[in-house]
Amino acid sequence: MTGRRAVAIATPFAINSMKVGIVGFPGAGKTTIFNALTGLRADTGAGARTRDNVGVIKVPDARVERLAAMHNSRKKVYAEVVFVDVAPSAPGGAARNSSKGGLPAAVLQAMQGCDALVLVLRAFDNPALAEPADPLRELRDFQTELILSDLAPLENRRDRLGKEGGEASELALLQRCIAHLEGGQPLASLTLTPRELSVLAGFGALSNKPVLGLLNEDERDFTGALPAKLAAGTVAQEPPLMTISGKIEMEIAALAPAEQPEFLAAMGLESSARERFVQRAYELLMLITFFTTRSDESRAWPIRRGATALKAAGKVHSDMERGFIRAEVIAYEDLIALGGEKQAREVGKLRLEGRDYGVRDGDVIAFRFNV
Ligand SMILES: Nc1nc2c(ncn2[C@@H]2O[C@H](COP(=O)(O)OP(=O)(O)OP(=O)(O)O)[C@@H](O)[C@H]2O)c(=O)[nH]1
Ligand SMILES: [Mg+2]
Repeated sequence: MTGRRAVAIATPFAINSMKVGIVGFPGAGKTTIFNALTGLRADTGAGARTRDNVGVIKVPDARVERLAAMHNSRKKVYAEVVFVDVAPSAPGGAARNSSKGGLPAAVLQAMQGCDALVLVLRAFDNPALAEPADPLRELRDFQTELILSDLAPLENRRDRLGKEGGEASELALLQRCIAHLEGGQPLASLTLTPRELSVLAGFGALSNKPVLGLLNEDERDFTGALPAKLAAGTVAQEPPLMTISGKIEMEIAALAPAEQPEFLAAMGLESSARERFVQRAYELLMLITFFTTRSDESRAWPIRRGATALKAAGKVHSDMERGFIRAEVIAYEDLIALGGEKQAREVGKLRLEGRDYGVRDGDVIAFRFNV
């Protein structure tokens, strides 16, 4: 089981999980947010913590419940998100202000293993810290950190290629990336071909990872609206932003599930941060969900938007990809409205699709294959 998990982490989207790193400057509320999202109770507050916290959540999806009920599935399997609360640093190693010290190597390395990053920005006054909240500065500093950390390996490679000679196309790519980074722009804002992206992946680039900024606000100020200063687009490449009050959300997550709706209502919140967060993370990673459903299990599969039926088959089983014949597809809404596969087939709502069919969110798929 541990082997399987390790593979999932090293290869994004290999199975049902994605790995999201919770990062940010010391005291921003990373561990508080981690607890809010996972329902775990890791220690918060200042301390020389040097180990990462890791937690897994199942992505809530009512469609899995409905499909399982319809087919009397014995098992329900949800998509998963693995959260890593990246430890700030070895004691004394981290500079409070990024631009002076840089992020420690261990933090950079942990981020390289993530499919996406959640950047926690402190928007509350932390009594343990002298500086007042300045989330905009933190956002800028963090972006600078990623840009600087990407520059070094690319420059080294360029210099070596320049001396030893090498492929002209790689040199051109490096020069383009370096110029972009030197202009203060993250690689995420550069248009690259899949081939170029795979070359860059070899350098462990960080500034092209999808980032979701979480503004961690004081519960007394919490409105859910973004501060004008951040909303105005004053940063080179502004990530999508979401506001959260880490402290309240941590309390909600610690409650029994049955008690949560009442607490949410009392706070004037419609849904918990976890639900909103998972939706945003899905959008950010350009993921959609397709389903497989039978009597043994009903299962949600996250897949990149635009993926083909063949690719989807490969997620479920490599044999299905190798011996792919066709996909039998029903839209979830149709299946529920009509009450079953048989009825859907009768009214022509079950479609036979080939390997190049572009999977849509909510597709319920049975793969026909032959090996
Ligand atoms: N008022 C308020 N306090 C918060 C909020 N989020 C976190 N805190 C407090 O801020 C302090 C730091 O929170 P942590 O979650 O430990 O921050 P961290 O980023 O994990 O800190 P390090 O791991 O030390 O870098 C704790 O005392 C939290 O209780 C919030 O939304 N509102
Ligand atoms: Mg912490």
